[in-house]
Amino acid sequence: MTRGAFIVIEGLDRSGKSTQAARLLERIEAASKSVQLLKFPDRSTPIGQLIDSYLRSRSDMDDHTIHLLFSANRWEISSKIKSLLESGTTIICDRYAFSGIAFSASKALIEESSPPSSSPLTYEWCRAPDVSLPAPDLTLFLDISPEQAARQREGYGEERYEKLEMQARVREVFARIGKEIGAEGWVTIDAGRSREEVEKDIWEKVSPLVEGVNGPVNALWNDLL
Ligand code: Z5A
Ligand code: MG
Repeated sequence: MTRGAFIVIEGLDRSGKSTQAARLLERIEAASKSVQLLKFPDRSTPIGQLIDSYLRSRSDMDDHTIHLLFSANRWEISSKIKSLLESGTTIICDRYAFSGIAFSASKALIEESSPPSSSPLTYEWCRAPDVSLPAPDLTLFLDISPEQAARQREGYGEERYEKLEMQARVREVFARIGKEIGAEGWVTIDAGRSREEVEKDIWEKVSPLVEGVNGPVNALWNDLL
């Protein structure tokens, strides 16, 4: 039995994730396949509204608390993800659990405002709440240097984490995650090129999955349980 493919687009801020997610959606729809675009954080839910207020610096929160809210925001949509995939719908997801780890694990080392904590957000601590979420079949990591993103992309620097030092650290944590996931499930795309060049590379990787995937929806990092 085939099911829909779970495709995640990750990357640094302003690397073009939402642009490419929208183009991919159009392509899959044009092929007359059932497809749905999701985005995390999903700012439309009550949890998402707390996250939105935090990201716009309208409220402050303990680092652990906001990390767990980002994860809860995925869990509240996880059964919908699973049932869509099982019903044969392809899912394109703009950011997922990998952003959760990359941003939280980085900020503990960067934020000057936080006093040294007796319970720092380690990589393992950050990963734990997302263990067992539906696992992507493919993650496309849009890679761009933070300097290029800041120079060339509109809107950079408007939200809390969009600072060069933070973004450089985030990029390192993403590299670690990619290495651990392995080449089969994690593909790095050079996002510093034109929209069309990036789109072409993405389609090359995604098109074989659009016909469907065999086997059950996997659980993320279940080997850690
Ligand atoms: N976060 C977290 O901490 N923990 C979590 O668990 C999750 C997220 C899920 C908000 O995310 C923050 O939440 C984020 C991580 C943290 N950190 N920050 N800040 P968000 O996804 O809501 O952020 P966003 O507002 O959508 O921005 P973005 O995702 O960083 O942007 P993007 O989607 O990668 O880029 P874009 O909107 O497609 O493009 C940006 C601009 O560049 C736009 O003007 C485009 O027209 C232009 N663009 C796009 N592609 C190109 C190319 N190829 N060439 C030239 N110009 C281009
Ligand atoms: Mg975006």
